[in-house]
Amino acid sequence: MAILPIIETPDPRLRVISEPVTEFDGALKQLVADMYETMYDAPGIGLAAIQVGVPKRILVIDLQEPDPEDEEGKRVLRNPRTFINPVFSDFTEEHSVYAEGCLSVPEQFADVTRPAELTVDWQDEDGNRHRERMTGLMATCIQHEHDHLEGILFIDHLSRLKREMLLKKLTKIRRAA
Ligand code: GNR
Ligand code: NI
Repeated sequence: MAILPIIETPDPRLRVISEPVTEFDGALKQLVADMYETMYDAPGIGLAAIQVGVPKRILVIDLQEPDPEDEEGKRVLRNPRTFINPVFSDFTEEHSVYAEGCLSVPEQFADVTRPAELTVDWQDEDGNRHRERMTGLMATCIQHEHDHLEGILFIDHLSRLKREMLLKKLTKIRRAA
């Protein structure tokens, strides 16, 4: 297991379109395990492989809030969900708005509008196929993660003015650090 470095904007690797996974082998399981370790350490509720520099269609998500009982703020209750080669369909007309953040755009948040519900087909790390209707925060998060597979960041969904303000703030906090 290893915590991997997370790539941040404007690294051009975040703009690469990720390739489908074809080999469901030990190396894939190792990468998925490292992605969870990296996501929990950050901490974040989702991570796409490209955020650790691997252009493959792999997402990990855990919407569980950190347990306040745990002094270190690490999650005790965990609900890890792995999505390989995810495909979306049957989006609702209804949209929802959520203040999104991204580990690749550190400490910046902005409202993003996305379809409220969708159906997701995916494979697990053994290559078995699954289908599920996603709603609520899971619907929002999996769409954010899937965008990473297409080289898209949440800031791309904002107006140019909002995006430029947010990137200016990011430059400022980086200069201060
Ligand atoms: O940790 C994360 N929080 C989050 C909040 C709202 C919508 C999406 C997310 S995903 C983000 C982690 C991340 O950057 N995943 O790609
Ligand atoms: Ni992200």
